[in-house]
Amino acid sequence: MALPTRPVSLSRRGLLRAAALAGGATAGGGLGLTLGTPAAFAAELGPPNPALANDVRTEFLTAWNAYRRLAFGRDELRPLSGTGSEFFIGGAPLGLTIIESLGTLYLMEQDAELNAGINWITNNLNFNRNANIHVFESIIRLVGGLLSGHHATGNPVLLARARDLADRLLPAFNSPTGIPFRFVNLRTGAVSGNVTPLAEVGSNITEFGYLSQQTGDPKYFNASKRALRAVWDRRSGINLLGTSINVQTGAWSDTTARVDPPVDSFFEDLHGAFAMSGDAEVFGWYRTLTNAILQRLPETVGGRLWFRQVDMNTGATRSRFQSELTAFYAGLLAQGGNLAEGERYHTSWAAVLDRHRLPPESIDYTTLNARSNSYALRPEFIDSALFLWLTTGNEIYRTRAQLMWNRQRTHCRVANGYAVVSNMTTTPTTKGDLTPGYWFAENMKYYYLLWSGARRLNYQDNYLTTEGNVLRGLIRI
Ligand code: DMJ
Repeated sequence: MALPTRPVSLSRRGLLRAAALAGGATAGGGLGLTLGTPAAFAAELGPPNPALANDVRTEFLTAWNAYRRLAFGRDELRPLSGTGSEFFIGGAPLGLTIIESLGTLYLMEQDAELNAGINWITNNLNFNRNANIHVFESIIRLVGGLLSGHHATGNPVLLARARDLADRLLPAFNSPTGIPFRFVNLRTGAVSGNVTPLAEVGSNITEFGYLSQQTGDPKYFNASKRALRAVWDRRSGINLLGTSINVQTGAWSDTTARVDPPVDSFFEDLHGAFAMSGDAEVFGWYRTLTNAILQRLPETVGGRLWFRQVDMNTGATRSRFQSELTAFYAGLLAQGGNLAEGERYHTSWAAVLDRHRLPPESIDYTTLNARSNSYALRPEFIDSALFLWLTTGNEIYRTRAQLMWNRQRTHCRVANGYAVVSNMTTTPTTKGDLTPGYWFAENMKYYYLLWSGARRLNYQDNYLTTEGNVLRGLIRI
């Protein structure tokens, strides 16, 4: 397979070219904004809101300063107990929150804090551990965060650390099928976990593509693409994929087709391979699989669009729920050329906010009732709002984001920043003792980009990974 060359120049995460490849038009929607100069594009997007942007930055810094004071170098902040904890390896901090914050600190122009983070990475980050690590989580969070920091600053240490980790993870891809094992020992390369969900199979090609571009070594991108091809080759007769697959035999172990986790970001990266590296073959796979999803999974309830869980071979319904994480799909549909469906799906999630204080972790979409009353500070509704706004320029998406921002401030704020909510129905909400790393990487970056008009981002041509790490479009000023 070829080494991906310089990323092709794309607008709005590949939307325009994707739509062209899809047949020249979005399904019933048109493309929204026109393609012009960056200034014209910004004007079409509407003016920044400096007061809201300042508010977001202040709140981000409250949490960041708490992390600096109470848990610097630990993976994640525990804001209620005022301590920290590890996400990956017990007893071995990997500075996850530092790494997840690099891109956000850069966009917010917090250069002293950014440098403090890079100094910690330079002096303390050590992946030579005799411990099993989760391959998927370490690629999207650690490799991706380090690469975003490298894209922002050009600091070679960040690229070297990302490469060191990626090299330790690569043995996971040495399975008979090319589909990665779920865990690998960072020191010995021993692998484990031979049934892998699709999100964990595919959510690596954008990070590994960037790594191949920067190092000149195609092995990272090639490993990712081989895994994607292995899954593509095992699609059903109606072009659907299952949920999880045996990496040794290639047999599906769960034949449920879904957009919900643990599949979700598989489709995001399928599109991302094209948006980052211009890989038209992978984009063809994305289109065929997406067309099948849009044919077989949608269900309209009360005028709202949802996505069922179905049998991958027959299309028969298996269940009718939706995870909050699936809200990302509204933005992906828009970027991939299905704007009308993306807009409809986001409106469905807006209705969830009419019913609940916060988006529940899971809902029964036939009633909008919560299946869980928790809210893990998840970013997916805002992620979609950002990319639908970038695609259409429609203010409705900033209005929805502002509603969510107000809810988050009201129901998740604690003295040391923000906390997950274990029960949103009590007054006040019942908090859990965690600020997830992705809150720093995703929520706060998306809010900030919506209102700041950040001068360090090319709003017209950029790429953000599933974890919100920016791998194209940062401007060095
Ligand atoms: C993030 O870690 C990533 O967006 C991942 O793909 C799934 N969602 C979580 C946050 O909810």
